[in-house]
Amino acid sequence: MLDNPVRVLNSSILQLMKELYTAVLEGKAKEAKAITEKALAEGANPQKLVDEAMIPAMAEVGRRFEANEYFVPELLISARAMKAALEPIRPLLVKSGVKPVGRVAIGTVKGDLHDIGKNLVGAMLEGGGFEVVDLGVDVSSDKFIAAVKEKGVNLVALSALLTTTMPSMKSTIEGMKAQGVRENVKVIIGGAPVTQQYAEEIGADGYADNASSAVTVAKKVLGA
Ligand code: B1M
Repeated sequence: MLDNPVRVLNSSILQLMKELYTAVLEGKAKEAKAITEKALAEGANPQKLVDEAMIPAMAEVGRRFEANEYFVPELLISARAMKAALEPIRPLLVKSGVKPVGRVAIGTVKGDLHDIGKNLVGAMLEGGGFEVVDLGVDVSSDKFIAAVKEKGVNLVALSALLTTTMPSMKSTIEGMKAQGVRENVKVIIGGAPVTQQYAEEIGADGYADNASSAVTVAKKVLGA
């Protein structure tokens, strides 16, 4: 008897997800991208590829780094592999042609160079109907403030991956108050070391622990 085609499809996608996990973990960029394209062509859910293969691979990279099994070069090549794998996924997360829900300036805060999570949040916000102004990494509070003054954004999204750069979130919000623009915008924050408690402490309007919930929180704080 022939195998159930649905089960065959699922097991093939499952196998590709395992291969994608390994390719990101081992920093094989070309392979990671090719596997992602193949999985998508076979009907894999793009969000599942991110949440259940790529992010766990990066978490394992972080664990190995902490255990002194991986060093900065390995972090870099895994990050490059994840970025390559995200290339075919990004357009699928981003909707076009809809009236923007809001205009958001997103960036990784001063002193911090991690951008994979920030890019995912940006893509999900775009997918959620926001117009996104990406300020990049190592963004000073002055640059965020300039975006509020000059680019007409009504939401600022701050990302930090290092405990040492979290205080840049606080100084950005304080800078906004000092320059009289805090009332013009809502501020949401996130990133691995950031918590709801920290968001309350520094007077942010919202906190999200992942890219999907960032969209929900962004809409909530804007009352959209
Ligand atoms: Co770095 N690094 N790193 N690193 N790095 C971490 C963050 C670390 C946890 C590794 C570890 O020790 N286990 C550790 C931080 C410890 C701490 O402070 N708590 C660390 C360190 C120490 C460092 C250096 C200091 C290492 C060194 O040089 N000795 C150095 C600092 C450089 C700097 O920024 N100034 C450094 C450098 C790097 C690389 C440049 C080599 C590379 C980044 C490349 C790049 O981004 N282009 C890198 C990487 C890859 C990592 C790990 C392994 C992976 C990060 C990642 O991309 N994760 C990371 C370990 C880990 O996270 N387990 C680590 C995948 C990504 C999808 O998740 O970014 O968490 P994440 O984003 C999530 C959520 O956090 C959330 O949504 C995203 C999707 O769900 N989110 C938001 C993020 N931003 C949000 C904003 C929101 C809402 C949600 O609203 C606005």
